[in-house]
Amino acid sequence: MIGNLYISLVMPCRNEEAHLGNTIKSVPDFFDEIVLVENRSTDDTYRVAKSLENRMPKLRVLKDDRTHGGIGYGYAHITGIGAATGDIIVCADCDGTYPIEDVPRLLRSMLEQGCAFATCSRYPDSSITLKHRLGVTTLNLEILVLYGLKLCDSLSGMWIFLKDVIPRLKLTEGDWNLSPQIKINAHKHCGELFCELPVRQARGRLGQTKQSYWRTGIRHAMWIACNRVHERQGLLPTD
Ligand SMILES: Nc1nc2c(ncn2[C@@H]2O[C@H](COP(=O)(O)OP(=O)(O)OP(=O)(O)O)[C@@H](O)[C@H]2O)c(=O)[nH]1
Ligand SMILES: [Mg+2]
Repeated sequence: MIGNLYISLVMPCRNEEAHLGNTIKSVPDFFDEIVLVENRSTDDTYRVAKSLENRMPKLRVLKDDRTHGGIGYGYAHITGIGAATGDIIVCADCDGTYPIEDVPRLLRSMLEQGCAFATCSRYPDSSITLKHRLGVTTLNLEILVLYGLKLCDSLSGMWIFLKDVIPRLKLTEGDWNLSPQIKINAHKHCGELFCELPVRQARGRLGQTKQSYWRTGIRHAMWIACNRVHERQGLLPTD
């Protein structure tokens, strides 16, 4: 709990067996619920997660084996967010990179600004590689030009929001494109209730990346443009 608010943590998870136990055990106590959504791991992740679930009442392990182009990151978030029961939902990778221990400060800042959805920006941060910075800056610019939305970190995988906001997010993307979609939709449908908050990248990634940076970057650029065209054509859901 933070104040009188019940806090859920949603984590997508694939092939993270080596560090999953430590990652879950180090989740701060103020999280009342951890919803871990596993998807087609080829290692022992699901078994490790289930055995942790037996010992930790606050952990719920779900399985969602849907993928789009082999990726289930977006489906995992859609399932996890739908299952979460908290007043506040925090989404973050389960690779240790996001500073989930800073949620009380971030939540306070979000609520003081009168916001209901915050995306957490890792930029500027000198520890982030030039390759990542160039990619994110290009996508930030594309989103600014096409949607009028100024972001520092269009690909952040950490968001904090009130449960009431969920119907407005209109999430559909099953792959990595859920990441730009959640920000673009939250901004579009929440307006003034949307904000971006700076965070520091907690630490380097634990375990192996699931990311193919160039492929994903190009797909993001195409999705962001196509989504705007669909919006102009009136093909996207409205409020
Ligand atoms: N459920 C599910 N989770 C996934 C899938 N792919 C990746 N993940 C998880 O989603 C999160 C993000 O994946 P990462 O490999 O960290 O990708 P990234 O954050 O873009 O890149 P790095 O942190 O630099 O490796 C991690 O918690 C992964 O375990 C998937 O297909 N399904
Ligand atoms: Mg990651």
